Amino acid sequence: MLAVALPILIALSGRANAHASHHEEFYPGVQQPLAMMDVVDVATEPWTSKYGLQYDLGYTGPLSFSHLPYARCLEDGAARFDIGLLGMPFDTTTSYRPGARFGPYAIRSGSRRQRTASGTLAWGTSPADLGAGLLDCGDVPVSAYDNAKALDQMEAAYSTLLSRPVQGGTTAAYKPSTAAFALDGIEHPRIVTLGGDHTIVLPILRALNKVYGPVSVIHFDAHLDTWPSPPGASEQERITHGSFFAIAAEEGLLTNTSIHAGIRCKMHALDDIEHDGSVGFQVISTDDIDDYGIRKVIKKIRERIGKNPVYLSLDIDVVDPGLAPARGWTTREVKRILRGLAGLNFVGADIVEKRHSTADITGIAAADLVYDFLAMLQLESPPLPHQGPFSDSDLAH
Ligand SMILES: [Mn+2]
Repeated sequence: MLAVALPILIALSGRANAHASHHEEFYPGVQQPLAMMDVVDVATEPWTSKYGLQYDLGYTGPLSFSHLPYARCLEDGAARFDIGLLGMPFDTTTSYRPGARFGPYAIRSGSRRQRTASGTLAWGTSPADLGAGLLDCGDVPVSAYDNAKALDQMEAAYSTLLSRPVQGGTTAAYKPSTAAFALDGIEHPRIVTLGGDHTIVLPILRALNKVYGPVSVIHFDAHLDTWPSPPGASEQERITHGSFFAIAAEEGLLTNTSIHAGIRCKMHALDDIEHDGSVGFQVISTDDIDDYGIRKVIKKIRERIGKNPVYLSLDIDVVDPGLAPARGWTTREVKRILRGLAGLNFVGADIVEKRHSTADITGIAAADLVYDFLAMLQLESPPLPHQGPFSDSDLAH
């Protein structure tokens, strides 16, 4: 059974060519869709006249993050966005359990039930209401066989999107801030990257460095990821998901004002922390949230970063895997800290190290955190707590 050729309006010749090559690749021998003369007036047809748009339900439609529009931005010069989502399906510098190459797919799948136009009581708004043009830019087709090439591909892709003109919908707070920090003095889009193992941050920091110079990092993770390379490691072996921040510091990509949040790993030796400090990080441990509380955790991160341009990187293992046995932060705690960081001068963000999980729980949690990124990247300051039946005096401890 051959599908009826769909009438598709092809407005730009560049897009038409890209479309033609995809069509030949994926539908060999099937006749191309025809052009304008075949477009019918759907307004009079039974479906549209009665029910309107053919919208996607939570469990239907092609897979993009939260049903956002999807474009292969790397090849589509007409794509416009202020905040683009970009998948980096790379996991070949992983020391233990691989599989994070399926992260972008799993996070998009986990996002189907949520929409960026839907608000929450916690944010008091929705990412779509805040004005930035949001677009799912697809995935970087990363080599799974050559790590040096893969790192270069990720840097080239990130640089490409970072240099695209913005759509122009960002708020007054962010228009001047990303422009003020950019070496060329113009506003650049911000990219939310869906990993991928944590090494993807090295090519991202290399690309950011060309636009902004060195940046601070807020790093949510169970692990330091600043470990020095073992003796005898080859140049390529030195770059892993546990060492990439040390390499980034060697390359001058970091300011000396970064901070970890949620560290709970076992150290090779306790002087790992000294080395970590030399890479430019302070440490907030998992237990600090119990000893000092969420508000102090937020305050310390904000004090450390100040007005620096800052990149946020979140390893999903900062969240307790099912609350046992590893005693990490709950998703709710991470979400509260993210809300408290709104208004910092973010130049980009990622979520990494999402692997296979039972019943998709990690993908759903990661998608929920990405929704928070999209609001956090746009607001000038943290939202006030939901008040409901409570009064200000109820907030005092
Ligand atoms: Mn990590």
